[in-house]
Amino acid sequence: RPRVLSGIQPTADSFHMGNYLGAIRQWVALQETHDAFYCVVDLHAITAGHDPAVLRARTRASAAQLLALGLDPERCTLFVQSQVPEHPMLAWVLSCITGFGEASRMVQFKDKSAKQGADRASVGLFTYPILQAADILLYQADAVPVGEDQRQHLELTRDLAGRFNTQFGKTFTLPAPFIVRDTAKITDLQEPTAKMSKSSSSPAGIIELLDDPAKSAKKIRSAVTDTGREVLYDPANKPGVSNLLTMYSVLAGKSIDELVMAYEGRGYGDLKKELGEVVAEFVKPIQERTRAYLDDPAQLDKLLAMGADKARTVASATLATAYERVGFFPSR
Ligand code: AQP
Repeated sequence: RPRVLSGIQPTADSFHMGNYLGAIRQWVALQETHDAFYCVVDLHAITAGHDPAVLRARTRASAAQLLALGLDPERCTLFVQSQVPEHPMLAWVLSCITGFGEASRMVQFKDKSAKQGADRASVGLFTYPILQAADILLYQADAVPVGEDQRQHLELTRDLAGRFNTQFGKTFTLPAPFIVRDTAKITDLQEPTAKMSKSSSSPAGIIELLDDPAKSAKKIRSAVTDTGREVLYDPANKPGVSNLLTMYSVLAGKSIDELVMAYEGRGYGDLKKELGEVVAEFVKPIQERTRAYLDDPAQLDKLLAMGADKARTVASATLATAYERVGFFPSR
């Protein structure tokens, strides 16, 4: 079976629709066809400042949501990144074959550091894509299911893998991005050309999976659309309406054409109201299952510890090979 790996940051109390449609939905499907590794990347989550108790709670809440959304520990390996110390151990080596200029070209770092200010942005935020490369390469992943925003980081991962292989001998598999075009960029409800994001969207711009469905319905009703009336899928000219149609289509299992026909002669109001209902139907059982996992944290931690043990078996073998190739002494 081909291997996949992906991760998600525990940087908010709830995942949002972009995370689900752009990434997690694919994670669930790929369990059936791939040897799948998924992690809650808590090491990445401290790159922009954090509170320890909040981080621990969000790490559990993230794992609970992933399970509630359909990840099955019998069919995939689900773990918390900090429980597998090989990740930062490989990242160090990779950081030594990454050019400073090369890392400086990462758009996500440029955006985030510009917002935070050069003196406040951490070195961890700068080296974040290198740790991400280590996450992927340790598992010899063939593919990485992510949203469009991660494409550049994936390119860097491939470059680093190729460079290491050339310099020290073939060690790493070059991973391919697995990006589902239609849902690769779910946009902000208030700013329909920007991505829906935990860190940069305003609360009104994002649909949170754990939010009260009535509140999400209200946000959808207030979503920014153009001044026309016709419900059409046209991302260039009608980005807001097209974003609503994309979400509706996937959540309700209907094609965009089917929806466009169903809303012919009706306005945006109906579309928004009914999408609110579709979202409510989708999130209600997920919220219940998430609560059930969080009600038994000991059991949840046990599941994650088992996942970390499985992950370490693979990660430690890759790390040992890489360290040996680099010329380090055998580990004791
Ligand atoms: N809007 C989106 N559309 C499609 N996919 C998306 N992803 C994130 N937003 C969208 C994908 O979700 C996965 C987890 O990404 P993350 O943990 O980096 O979460 P985030 O929402 O991107 O949170 P941030 O880091 O708080 O937001 P930014 O980066 O904007 O500052 C990834 O596969 C991602 O592609």
